Amino acid sequence: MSKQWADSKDGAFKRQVSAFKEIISPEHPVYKPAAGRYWLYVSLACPWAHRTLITRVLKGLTSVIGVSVVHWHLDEKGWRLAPAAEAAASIDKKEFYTPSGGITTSSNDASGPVGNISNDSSRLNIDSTFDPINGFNRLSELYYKSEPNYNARFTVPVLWDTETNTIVNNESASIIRTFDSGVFDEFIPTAERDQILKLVPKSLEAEIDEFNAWVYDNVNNGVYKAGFAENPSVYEKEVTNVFAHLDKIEKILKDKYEDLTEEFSGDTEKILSHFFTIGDQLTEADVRLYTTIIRFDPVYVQHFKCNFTTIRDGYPKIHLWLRNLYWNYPAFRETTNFEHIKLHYTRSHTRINPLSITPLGPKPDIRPL
Ligand SMILES: N[C@@H](CCC(=O)N[C@@H](CS)C(=O)NCC(=O)O)C(=O)O
Repeated sequence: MSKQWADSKDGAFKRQVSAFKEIISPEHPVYKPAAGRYWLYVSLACPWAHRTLITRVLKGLTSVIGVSVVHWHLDEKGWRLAPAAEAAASIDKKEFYTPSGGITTSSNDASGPVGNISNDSSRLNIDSTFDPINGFNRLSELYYKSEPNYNARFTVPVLWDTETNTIVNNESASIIRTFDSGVFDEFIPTAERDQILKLVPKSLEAEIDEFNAWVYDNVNNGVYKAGFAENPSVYEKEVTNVFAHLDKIEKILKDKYEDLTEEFSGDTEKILSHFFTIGDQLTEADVRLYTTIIRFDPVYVQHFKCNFTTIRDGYPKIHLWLRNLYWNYPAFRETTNFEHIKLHYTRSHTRINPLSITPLGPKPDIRPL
């Protein structure tokens, strides 16, 4: 099994390739679109899983696909869920069909004390939810039920088929494309259906793909390559690379902001409603970049040592873009949980943070718009 940490030979971190990659569609022999058939298992801490949660909300699929949220603490056996038998009695099924899968902690600012929250904390609907489909306590059980000889890491997100009891897909990039493909549109009430945005419109697809490719390698995964590096020269190379690419994104957004300012004669509301990375509408590129940038100041600056500067102090246009998404788009805000994010990284990566003390700052986790 590949390690969560860097490969010991060259000290560089290599992310494993996902094993399940089926696409739900009317043409697929097994995985046909249906409401209530598929279930999503996520961590609110994980940036890859977070993409799927945001997209599920943006695409109007909260009532079509239910969600279970794993505990923020990742232990040696992987991700876990609350014991189903005890939890089932006290939970309203509707909670699985909310943006955050029923987790109720307020998430706008978790920069208060968390030292008294133990890794074993088992507050239902705060630390985790449970699995009403299989009654499993471990994410690994999904992998073994689907593939008895599975021998890689048990990662979130997992998109599960309740009919065949198999994993459809465990690759976030592919899951969000399926959500955006329109195969579930028929299950969305007609009035809502007309409002739903195409996150990868044909006219922007090539540009989105090109942007995603370098952002993935240098920013989304770049922070992990810096943080999980096991020798100083690998770390120094990777952290420098992360900031070179944040500079590049800042420049893209700065140019965009100037164009929009001219186009809308400085009308801030109009500018912000077009202020996105690609084109002048919200796209998948924004979703994929957001999940890294929202974690940057609270976690990556200190925990992954990505500390040349912070987003709030060093990148005014990225900071504005981030706060616009967070404060003006409920799909982003309602799926962002700073408590899960901070506790997960600082308590689970004991090789990076052996004493598991969670830094209190930055205060606040995100600034007002
Ligand atoms: N390729 C996957 C990567 C997912 C991934 O790396 N998830 C991490 C959490 S951020 C995980 O579940 N790790 C568990 C482990 O390594 O034990 C995707 O994008 O869906």
